[in-house]
Amino acid sequence: MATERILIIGSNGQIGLELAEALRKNYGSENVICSDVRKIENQLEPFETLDILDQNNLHQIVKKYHITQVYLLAALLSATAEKNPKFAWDLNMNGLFNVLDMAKEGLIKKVYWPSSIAVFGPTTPSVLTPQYTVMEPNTIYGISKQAGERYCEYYHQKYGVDVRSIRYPGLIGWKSAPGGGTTDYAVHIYHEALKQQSYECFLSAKTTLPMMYMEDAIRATLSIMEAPADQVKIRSSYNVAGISFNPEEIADSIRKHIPNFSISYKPDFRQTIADSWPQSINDAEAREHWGWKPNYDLDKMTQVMLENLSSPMEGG
Ligand code: NAD
Ligand code: AKB
Repeated sequence: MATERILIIGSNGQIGLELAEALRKNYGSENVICSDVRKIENQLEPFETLDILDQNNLHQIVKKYHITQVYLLAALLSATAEKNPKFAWDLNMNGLFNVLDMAKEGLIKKVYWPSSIAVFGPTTPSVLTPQYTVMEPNTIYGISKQAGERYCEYYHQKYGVDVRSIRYPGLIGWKSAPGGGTTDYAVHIYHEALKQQSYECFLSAKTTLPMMYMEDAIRATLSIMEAPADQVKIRSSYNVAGISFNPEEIADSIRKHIPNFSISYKPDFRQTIADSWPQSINDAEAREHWGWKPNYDLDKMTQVMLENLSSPMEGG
């Protein structure tokens, strides 16, 4: 089998840090090139500083390392995007075009680009939202993800680009910090529970959203990328489900370990975003086509989050 040479764009974010670790295990550290607009402490190497909007630099890096696969993670997430909608559109769309166009020219063999449950909107059926349904997103983030999905499918059908995608729910992990989304509360709550046994939530008590433990998300990502091409029948993006819960329920789960934990609610602009998204996802197609199945439920995730965040190495 020819060696894969992988470029992660946006490698220093919440997903990138964990994905890089997993890809390095599977493909060898020297074959996984990390890149981001910002360098971090203990930066994984090889690393290249790259602004995804700089097409020339992207070309140079792809050539320099003989890249075969690109994981494009650089984007503005839902909450940050609402504060700067023009830039969010520019980054989320033109970043994707720069990568898809290189694949179209045959310079990259395979592309991974994540979509989100944000592609759904207030008119979408919100319980067990199916793969194919009404999609009228009303956030700039969701609009860019939906347009991105359409472009992925178009590049696949029209130019044969091997692009694969998952509509991630809100992702929760202990190894990295979330980067400006509406679901970020479900990571912050564990940190605050350990630090001060209380948390003020920016969503209301009953706001149920689809979520997923990061280990499941990384496994889903590697599964779809490693699946034979004919099993990846959907080239826009796949629904994948993990866990659905609301702030009250995650607080109850935390109380099984920290009985005096208290939560209060002060909804802000992110409440409107959350209210436009589904409560739960039907992922029948991902299960059938490439064998997707989540491993973590809420209590299992809470246990792992609290154990790891309270270890002296992590420091909560
Ligand atoms: P993040 O914000 O944590 O990380 C994004 C990374 O991209 C950051 O390290 C940032 O420095 C980098 N970046 C920003 N602008 C860049 C540019 N111009 N060029 C290169 N790098 C740049 O985001 P994340 O949570 O890791 O999300 C990654 C992808 O997954 C995004 O497309 C996001 O929409 C999608 N997604 C994430 C979640 C989630 O819950 N984390 C859910 C659904 C979809
Ligand atoms: C966000 O809240 O913006 C992300 C997402 C669900 O896409 N976590």
